Amino acid sequence: MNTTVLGYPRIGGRRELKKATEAYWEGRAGAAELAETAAGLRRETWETLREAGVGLIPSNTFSLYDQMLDTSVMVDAVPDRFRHLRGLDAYFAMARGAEGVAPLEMTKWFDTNYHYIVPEAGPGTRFRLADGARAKPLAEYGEARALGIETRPVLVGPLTYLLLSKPEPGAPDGFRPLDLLDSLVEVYAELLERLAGAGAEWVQLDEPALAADRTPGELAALRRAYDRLAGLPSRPRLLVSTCFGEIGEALPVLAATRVEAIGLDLVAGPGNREALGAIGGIGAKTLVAGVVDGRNVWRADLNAAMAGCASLLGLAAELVVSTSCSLMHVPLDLDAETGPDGGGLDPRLAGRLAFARQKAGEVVLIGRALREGRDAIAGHLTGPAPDGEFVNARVRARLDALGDGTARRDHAERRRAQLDLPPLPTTTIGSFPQTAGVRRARADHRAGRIDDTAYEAVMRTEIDRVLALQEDIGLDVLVHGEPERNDMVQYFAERLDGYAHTVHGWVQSYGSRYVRPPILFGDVSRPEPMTVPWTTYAQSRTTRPVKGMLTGPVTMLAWSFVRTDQPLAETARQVALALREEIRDLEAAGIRVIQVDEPALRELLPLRRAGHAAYLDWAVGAFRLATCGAAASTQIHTHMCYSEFGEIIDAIGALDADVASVEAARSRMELLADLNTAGYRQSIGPGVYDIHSPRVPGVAEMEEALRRALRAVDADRLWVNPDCGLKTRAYGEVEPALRNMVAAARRVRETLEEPG
Ligand code: THG
Ligand code: ZN
Repeated sequence: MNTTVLGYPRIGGRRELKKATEAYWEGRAGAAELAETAAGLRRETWETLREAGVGLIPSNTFSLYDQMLDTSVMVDAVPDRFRHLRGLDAYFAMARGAEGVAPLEMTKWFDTNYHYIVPEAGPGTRFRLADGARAKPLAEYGEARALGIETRPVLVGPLTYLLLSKPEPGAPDGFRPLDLLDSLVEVYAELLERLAGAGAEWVQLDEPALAADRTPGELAALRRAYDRLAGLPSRPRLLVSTCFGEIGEALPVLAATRVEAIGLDLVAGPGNREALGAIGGIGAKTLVAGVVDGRNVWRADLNAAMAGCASLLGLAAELVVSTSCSLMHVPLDLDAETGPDGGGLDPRLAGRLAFARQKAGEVVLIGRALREGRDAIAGHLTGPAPDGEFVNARVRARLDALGDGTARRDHAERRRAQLDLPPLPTTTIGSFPQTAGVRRARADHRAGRIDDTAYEAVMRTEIDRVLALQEDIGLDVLVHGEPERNDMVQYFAERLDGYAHTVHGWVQSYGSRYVRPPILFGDVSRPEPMTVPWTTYAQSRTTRPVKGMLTGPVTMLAWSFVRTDQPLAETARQVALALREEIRDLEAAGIRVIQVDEPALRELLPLRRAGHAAYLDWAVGAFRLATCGAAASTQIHTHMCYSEFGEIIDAIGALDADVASVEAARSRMELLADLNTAGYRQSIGPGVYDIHSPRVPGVAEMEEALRRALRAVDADRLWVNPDCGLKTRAYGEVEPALRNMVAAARRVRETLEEPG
C-alpha cells in the first residue's frame, strides 16, 4: 500500500517565493538569488514529504509563477510578441506584460480560487520541447535525485493544456487549440522518453479538465493522446490524475488505454467510486485514491478514509492512498499557527484542522492502517465530527422562522419609493485607492501601535477627503471609500462569529498574489453592526446619498474555507441572515442605498451543467434572504466583476436587486442584449471603463459606450459607473477618469432632455 500527494504548496512558509519574485521584478535581486530561493523551496518540499513518510514524492510541482505558463514555455508556445525576450524576462513578460507588450490573459483554474495564465495557440503554433534536456521537469527531477530523493515528475496533461488554451488573436474562425493535440503529444512523447532516460519510474499527467462536461470528440482525443503516449517503447509508468469532481465518461476511456495508473478525486467526486464499480474496476492498473481533501482544511476522518480505501481494493491491481488534488490550494503548515508567532487559534478548532503538511501525514497514516491494521490510527486526531460545539440556537431558530420567504415588494412600488435621482445616475463600485497612509494606519492599529481613537481619526479624515473629492467630481451616489478594509471577505469574516483567521495561512491566488482565506467553522452570527458606524459617519458629512457596502453570502463562502458538516446552502443562509440584520441596521440609520457584492457568484458554479440549477437555486436564495427584508424605499445594488455571464444570466435578474453593476467595458456592452433576452428588467450599471488598466479613458469614448448601452437599455434604467472597485489604482488615474465619466454622463443626459 503506497502513498503519495498530487502536489504541494510552493510559496514557502513565510511567503519566500513572493518576496523573491517581487525583489527580482523590482531589480532588488538578481536571477541567481531568485534561483537560489526557488531551489531551497523545492528542497524543503521534497524533504518534508520524505520525513512525513510519503512513499511516492512528486516533483515539478514548483513554479515561479504558474504551472500552465511553465507548460507553455516548455512546449515553446510563446506568442510572437514575446519572442524578442529571453529566459526569465520572456517568462515573466508573458505573465505580467512588458514595455509595449500585453501579457497573456489570466483566468480561474476550474472552481478553485487559483488563476492560471491562459496559453494562446493558432494554426501556426509549432510545439517543440524547448531547452531539450534542460526542460524544467527534467531539471527538477535531476535536482531531487542529486539530493537522493527519487520523484515522480508532474506535468499538465496535453488534453487539459489545450482545452484551457484560447485561439490567438486573429486566429481563423472555427480554429480550436485542441486541433493541435497530435503535435503537442509528440512533444510529450519526447519528454517522456527523456525522463525515462534520466531514470524516472513514474510521471504524473494532470487532466483536471475531465471533471467537466466533455464532448465525444474530446473523449476521442483523450483516447488518442494516451494510446500514443502509452505506446511509446521507452517511457516511465504513467499516472493520469484527475481532480475536482467526477470524470464520468472519461473513466472507461482512460481504463481502456495502457496507462499504468489512474487518479480519482473521491472527495469532490464521490460518484467516481460507483463509476469504478460499474465498469468492474480498472484491472491491472493502479488506482491513486484521492481520499484526503486537498481543497479544504479539515482533518480527514481516518477511519472512514481507511474503510473507503479498503472497499476499493478489489477494483484495481494496486491502491495508492493520495490527496484529492494538489495541496497547493491549502496553507502549508498548521504548526505555524499554533507555534510561537502564530495567531493562537482556538484549540478546539486547531485540533480539527490539517494544512498541507498535516495532510501528507494523514495520507501516510491511512496507508499504514491499510497495511498494518486499524491500530496504526488509534489515538490520532480525526475529522471535524459535528458535536454541537459551535452551534448557535438563536441563528437556527431565526432561519427556521424566516423559511424560504424571499419575496420583496414589486419593482414599480420600489421605483416610486426610492431616491429621486437624475437620469443616468453616476456612482462608483465602492473602494477608492488605498493610500500608504491608510495602509500604515491599519497595520499600526492591528499591531497595537496606535489606539482606536487615533485609528478612527485617520479613517474619518480619509472618508472626508474621499467624500469631498466625489462631491467635487459631481457623482450622484457616493461611497465612503472603504479605507478600513483590506480584503472584503477578511473584513466581514473578522466581524462575524463562527469564523476563524490565520496569520500565516497564505494560499496562492495568482503569481505573487496570495490570500489568507478565513475559516468558517461554526454557526455564523453577527455580534454587532459591521459597517454601520463608517457608513453613517460618511452620510453625516454629505447631503448626497451614501451607498452602504456589503459582501454577499456566496462570495463569503467562495473565498473562505467552509465547514463540511452541513450543506453549503445551509451555511449560506446563516451568512445571509447576518447580512440581513446589517441591512436592517443600515436602513434604521438612514442609509437609502445598499450594495451587496457577489463577485464570486459565477466562481462556485459547478463544473458540470447538471449541477447548475441546484447551485443557482441556493445561491440566489441566499442573496434574496439577505436583501428581501429591505424596505421598498431602500435601493439594493449588486456588483459582479466579470463579463462572461453565460450560464448565470438568468440568475442576475433572479437576485432581484434594483441595480446591478457589471463588467462590460471590455466586451463593448454586448452583455446588455443578452440581459434583455434573459428578461432582465431592473436597472443596470454596465462598467463604462476598465479599471484593470492604468489608462485614463476619455470623455468621448465613455460617451460612446453609454450611447451604445442606450440602444439596449432605456435611459431610466441605466447607471453610470466604472467596471470594478478602485482600490488597486492610484488617485492620479482615478480622479481624471471619474471626472471624464461624469462629463460623459452629462453630455448624454443633455441629449436625452432634448424634446423629440
Ligand atoms: N479577495 C479574496 N479572494 C479573491 C479576491 C479577493 N479571489 C479572487 C480574486 N479576488 C483574487 N485576486 C487577488 C488580488 C490581489 C491579491 C490577492 C488576490 C493581493 N494579495 C496581497 C498580496 O499577496 O500581496 C495580500 C493581501 C492581504 O494582505 O490580505 O494583492 O479580492 N479573498
Ligand atoms: Zn468588481
